[in-house]
Amino acid sequence: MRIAMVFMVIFSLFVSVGGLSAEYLECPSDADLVEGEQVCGPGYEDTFNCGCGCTGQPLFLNIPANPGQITICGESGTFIYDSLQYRDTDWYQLEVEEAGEITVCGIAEYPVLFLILEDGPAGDCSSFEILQDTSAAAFELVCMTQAVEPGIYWLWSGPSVFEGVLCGAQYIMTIDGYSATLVSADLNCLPSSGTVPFFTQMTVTLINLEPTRPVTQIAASININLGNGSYLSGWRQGWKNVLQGDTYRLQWGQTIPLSGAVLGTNIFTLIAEDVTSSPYNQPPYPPAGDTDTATCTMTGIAP
Ligand SMILES: [Ca+2]
Ligand SMILES: [Ca+2]
Repeated sequence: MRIAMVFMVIFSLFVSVGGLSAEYLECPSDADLVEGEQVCGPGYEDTFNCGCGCTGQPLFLNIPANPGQITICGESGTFIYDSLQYRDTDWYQLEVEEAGEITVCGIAEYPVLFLILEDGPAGDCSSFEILQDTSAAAFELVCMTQAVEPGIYWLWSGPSVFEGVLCGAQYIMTIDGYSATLVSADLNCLPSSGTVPFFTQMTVTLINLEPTRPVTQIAASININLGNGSYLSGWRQGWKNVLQGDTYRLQWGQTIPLSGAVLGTNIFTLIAEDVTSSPYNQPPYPPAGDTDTATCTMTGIAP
């Protein structure tokens, strides 16, 4: 989070024109998402990311999960509609797959309000809950950390005031902790017990769940906690390029030897790690580093 704050400070720049100074925000060139809503103005009707404030069907901008930090740049402002003062509100949707903590930081060129909302059981705008809200003065960085469970969450961004914010004013948000399952691992041993020596079939399964990369490189290694209490690290190791949405399966026959070391409970632990290299670990793709583990337990019985 400290890194996010340092970057935020850099985004805020001063410009001096004709002796007058003004501070403004600059969207970082490697931002993950640039909002893309049209600049508001008199009579503006938001049919872009008005969320639960839409007059018709709710509209959200979906944020793809990412194990690293996600940076979003957007614009807002206040305007007159039907002789009343309105503000441009922006709603983003997060589809959380893993329980954890999400940290949202934000800064704007105007007095701003950020909300974290949770979708209700109805799955629409009829039952959402505001989990956190924080407002800030112009150019003040604020952060919120929220525990999340798998489900739908919304981030809301807009001016905290209804007038005086020039349309096209910038804000920047970062999200940390919104990670997705990119690789999935499974390990099977059949049969899972026998009188030594015996023969078992082991199956390693690696699945590439990352939805945008053409290929994900997955490294796998198996460690063993042997029945006699000793530990064997990196018993088997390797890596594989797995295409988008594909499953890689490796199966082999394994002899469990006539040895005192394997009597009792042996636990085989498979560790799979996304080790995808450039360019598929660079934006717009997520960084590498996601891991998954799986175990199989095998019991050796003395003859
Ligand atoms: Ca907007
Ligand atoms: Ca909007």
